[in-house]
Amino acid sequence: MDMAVKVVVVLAALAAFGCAANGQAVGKPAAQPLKTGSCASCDSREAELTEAKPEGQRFSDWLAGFRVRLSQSGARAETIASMLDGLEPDEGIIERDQSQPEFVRPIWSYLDTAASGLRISNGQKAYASRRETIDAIAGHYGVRAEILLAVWGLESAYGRATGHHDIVRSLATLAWEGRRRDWAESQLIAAAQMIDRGFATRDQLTGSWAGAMGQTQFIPTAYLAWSADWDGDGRRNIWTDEFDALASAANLLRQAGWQAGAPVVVEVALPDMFKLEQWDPELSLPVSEWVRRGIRLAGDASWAAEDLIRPARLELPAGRSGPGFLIFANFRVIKRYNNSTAYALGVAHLAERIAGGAPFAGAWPKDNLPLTRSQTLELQAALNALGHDSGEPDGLAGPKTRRALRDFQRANDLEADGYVGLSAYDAVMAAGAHK
Ligand SMILES: [Ca+2]
Repeated sequence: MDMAVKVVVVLAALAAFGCAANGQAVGKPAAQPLKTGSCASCDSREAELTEAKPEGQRFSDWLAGFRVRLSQSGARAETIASMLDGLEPDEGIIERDQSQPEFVRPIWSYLDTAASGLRISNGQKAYASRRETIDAIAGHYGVRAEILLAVWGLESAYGRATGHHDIVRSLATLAWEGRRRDWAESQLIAAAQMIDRGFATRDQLTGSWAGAMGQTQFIPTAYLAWSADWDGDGRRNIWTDEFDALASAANLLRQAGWQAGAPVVVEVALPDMFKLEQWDPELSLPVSEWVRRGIRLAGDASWAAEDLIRPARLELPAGRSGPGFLIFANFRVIKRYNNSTAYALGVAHLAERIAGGAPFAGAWPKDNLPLTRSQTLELQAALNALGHDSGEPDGLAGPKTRRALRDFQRANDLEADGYVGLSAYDAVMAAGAHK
């Protein structure tokens, strides 16, 4: 198979799990300082936190209720005590969970970091020094070795950054906060099972502020479902045994429907005559049909025959003037765990670069920045006023906003790429002003 065709892809799952809580794809957030200055006493601190919680429940009240629920789940008394006795919330986690950054990071900036020169070379070195075992894991699970390396590299910088938060405290704080209570409580119940079943001690339950653990950043339910014991020592040690961690990642991907040998994503070039009027990000066509419509592989590669019959969707993450990608079923496997196009592209691209592949062929439109949150709010209001329903304005450029923007673009003879960037903002604002 042609190298470009196999472009890699990805993986991810792990991360997916690890990142499901915060919607961010990669990396462990650095510790964030607690809010200071406004807290002169414990009482005022509690008042602040209570204000932030719609239901106003005190942590101790949540804890008492959850203690009962954890017991009802079958957790052993000493495990419950080890997890919940003396537990206090972590204010820094609430602050981080509720932060809504004004600026949206451009995907090209994200991808530059995901596949930085250092991360590529560290991945190649990691592979070179462990090739036999990594190839054995990849072969056993049917997942390409470079994909496993890329997940490992993005999740924990190849095991260097696994996070030092007590995940019981993190998850308890998120459960108390309430926005994802069911999710966080289910993770705590799974964490208790990890202890009761002998997989981990209480002290080992460390990881990211959002509850993801170890070198491939598994949340507790993912750990119970997919962790693997590669070396056969009876422990699924995703914290300090890199091969257990890589096998766990591979197992998760395989169980999620990974198609061995199939591409994840390939970069393509759109001819000038290619029109977006009939395009939709959900439109799935065989590669041969995309080819018939004029799409070709970026660079000078050619399609492998077995890939021409595969269904694929056309993704334009930075609009018509940026690189285009055909994405395959494996891309969706990744996004099922972490619904982020940037993350899935990051894993795929890092894997390709570790394997010696080339940088992106297309240029990113670096002057057409994604809109800030407040600009997106304005855009959404203007689209709604123009009769293109973007839903209740929330400052987030989600699928409904992009669809409304495409409607606007079609109605105004513009390239209907739905990219929520500065040029689209200018066009919509100008149309609103003339209305
Ligand atoms: Ca083991």
